[in-house]
Amino acid sequence: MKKIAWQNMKYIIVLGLGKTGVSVLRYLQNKKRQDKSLKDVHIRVFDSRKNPPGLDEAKQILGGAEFLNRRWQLEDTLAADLIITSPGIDLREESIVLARDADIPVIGDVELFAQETKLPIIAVTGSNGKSTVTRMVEFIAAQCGKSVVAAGNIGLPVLELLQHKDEPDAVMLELSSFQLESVESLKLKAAALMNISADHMDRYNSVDEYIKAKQRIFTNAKTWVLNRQQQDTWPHPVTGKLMTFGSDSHPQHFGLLSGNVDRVSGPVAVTSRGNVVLRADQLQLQGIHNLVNLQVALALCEAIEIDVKQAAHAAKEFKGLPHRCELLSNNHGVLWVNDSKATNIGATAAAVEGLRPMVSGRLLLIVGGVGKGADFRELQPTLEQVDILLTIGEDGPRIGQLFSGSRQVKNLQQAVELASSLVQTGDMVVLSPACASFDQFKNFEHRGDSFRQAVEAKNVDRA
Ligand code: UMA
Ligand code: ADP
Repeated sequence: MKKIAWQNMKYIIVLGLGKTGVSVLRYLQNKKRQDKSLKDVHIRVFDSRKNPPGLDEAKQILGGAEFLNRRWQLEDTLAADLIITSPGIDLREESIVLARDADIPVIGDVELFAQETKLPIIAVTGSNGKSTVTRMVEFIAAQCGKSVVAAGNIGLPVLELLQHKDEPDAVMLELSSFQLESVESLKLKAAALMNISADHMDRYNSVDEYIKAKQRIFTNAKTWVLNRQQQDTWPHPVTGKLMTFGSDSHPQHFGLLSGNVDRVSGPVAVTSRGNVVLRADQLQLQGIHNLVNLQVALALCEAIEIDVKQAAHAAKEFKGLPHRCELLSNNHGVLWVNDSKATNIGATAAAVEGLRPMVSGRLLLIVGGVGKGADFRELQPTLEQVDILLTIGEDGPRIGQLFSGSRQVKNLQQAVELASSLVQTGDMVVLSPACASFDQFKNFEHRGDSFRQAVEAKNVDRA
């Protein structure tokens, strides 16, 4: 992406309000204040939603802009000098494709940020584990005396970082494939691609296209942090400094040592260049996937000059995030786990694999919601580790048909009620839906909170 030619700007359109749109307007307002030549630039904001989130705030920030509550048309995009899009907007739309063909710059908030900032940045993308790694890095850095601000898909739009008066030591970005689609200028100290599991297939024409969007993270990255178990996700050729991680051991990179604990074989330690930096039981998070997440966090911390051993030591205190394999209760010997953030097959697979060793009895899994075009047959090996399957939501029956004896229930509350009538001491109930939540909930947090409430209510019933 060429640097934006602000001096020639007369008409900018912003597509999408929401968190990103509001941050874009705040940025444009500041830009107008600083650069008098932008005084007369006309800004028009479109949002196709009935009640666009952030509308009132946006009007306060940039009262002079025009706000249109409708879908933008071709004549709107073709008239603009610059089109700024929110990540939720599909760039395959004809009005956007044709504007790009006409050489009108179409840019997202992350590219806009990249063209402005001089801060040291590290970043992570992938289908699963991004938020955990992002918060882990932020936590480790704070423990080690460095101020690192987390932004991007994690919730704080990147442009808001430009409003901060105190500059942090570094920025940790969580980037989605949507956000990466228009990124070219983002200079990174290190970038990590965690993994790929088919996701957002309603937004991409193929898995390959989805991977290509994610790989854009490496465009200007010094160190490339890549997954040894998924070499098909690596860009070719690898032109940055390579640092890998994985669930196996490695003498020169990050890795996992396995061994026998109580006669069960499993991971015993996280290593860096063959040296143990943390025992597996010293991390408070469950599952092999979290030991892998720690390796990625360590690789990113290293790129901002945090000593690996010190970082690993700091990670011991990290408690994890809600809605990610979160242990809600242990009631009458039954464990209830909220993994509402598992919105694709890969996440649910990792959760079941990671949690299974903790269960002495049966594992009851609750899945379903909006499948986003996923091929659920890929969930089959995971379902083989499950004893009872309850399904909810729009695509619940599509998963249910892969499991003999599965039961579709109306909603999460009914699922909890049915689950509690089926389980006994030693069993575990896991909500790890492999689907998005928006058929029945506002978002995954709402789904997780509803699960928690239903579980708490049931626990009170039994007490
Ligand atoms: N939308 C419309 N019409 C419009 C504009 C948007 O229908 O005119 C819809 C989109 O299709 C989408 C929804 O509105 O379904 C929200 O999209 P948005 O682009 O307005 O979202 P923001 O509020 O700006 O939040 C975005 C990210 N959302 C998406 O990518 C969908 C947030 O990631 C991110 O935290 C925030 O910017 C700050 O950077 C959320 C997310 O769901 C957590 N991300 C996806 C994921 O993790 O799987 C990629
Ligand atoms: P993201 O931000 O990429 O959605 P999160 O850290 O929020 O990732 O975790 C989402 C879900 O993905 C978790 O609930 C867990 O089930 C699963 N998960 C976490 N880390 C990994 C990993 N490294 N590999 C596969 N699945 C993972």
